[in-house]
Amino acid sequence: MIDLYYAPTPNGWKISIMLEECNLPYNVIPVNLGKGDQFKPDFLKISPNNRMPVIVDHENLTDGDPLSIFESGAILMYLGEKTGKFFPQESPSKEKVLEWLFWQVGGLGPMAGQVSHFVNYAPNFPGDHSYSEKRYKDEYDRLLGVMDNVLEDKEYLAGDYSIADMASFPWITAYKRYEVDLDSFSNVRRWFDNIKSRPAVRKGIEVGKENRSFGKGITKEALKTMFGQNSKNISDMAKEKKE
Ligand SMILES: N[C@@H](CCC(=O)N[C@@H](CS)C(=O)NCC(=O)O)C(=O)O
Repeated sequence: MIDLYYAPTPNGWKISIMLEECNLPYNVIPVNLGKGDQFKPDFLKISPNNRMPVIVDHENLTDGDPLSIFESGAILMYLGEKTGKFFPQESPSKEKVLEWLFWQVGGLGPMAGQVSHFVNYAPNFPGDHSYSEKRYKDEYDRLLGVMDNVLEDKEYLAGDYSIADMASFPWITAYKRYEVDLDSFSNVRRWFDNIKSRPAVRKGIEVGKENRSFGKGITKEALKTMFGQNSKNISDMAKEKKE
């Protein structure tokens, strides 16, 4: 059985979608990010970056210890290799999937995350954030344009439906909140609607829905826990969780 340490956010959905697509049994362990579960000592042992998602595969033991993996891209690759699904292993199909997987984890995800930050959360903090907001919105818009060009004559990002599509899809779902007109990227819109219609994807994004608590309604406690993290205060939060 696989344990999935999870919160219902785009990075979490990548993994719940893949587990559903592969029909793998899994056990969800909620990580309440607003309350600081990501700083608990047991969680930091498997996720030193204090971020979810993380999986623990109890079927893959080394000296009796199950394998744990943090970073959504690494988890998707592992699950693809474990099941032989959605991640071709032969060249050049494998490298084509990896191009788009890394494009997502290094580009689309972080940029969309910053757009979300400046649209949803920055207004809670003093200062003029207009330059930063525009910078990330422009970059997200550029990335959507790149995707739109590539999808002009393709159904999926890299050959067949793959972990690259599963990684990218969740970062488009919030397009309305990011104030993006998806219809102006007609190929992305077609790709998005197609993926959204998959039963496993619908199931994956429903996981833990009752625990969704972010966006504009975020609590003061969650704002304090999630934002303004630096090397000093994350070690204070980890100490607090130890006590
Ligand atoms: N590069 C990481 C990013 C994961 C990430 O940013 N997760 C966020 C939620 S979407 C998180 O755990 N945040 C906790 C925090 O900010 O303290 C991945 O792809 O897994």
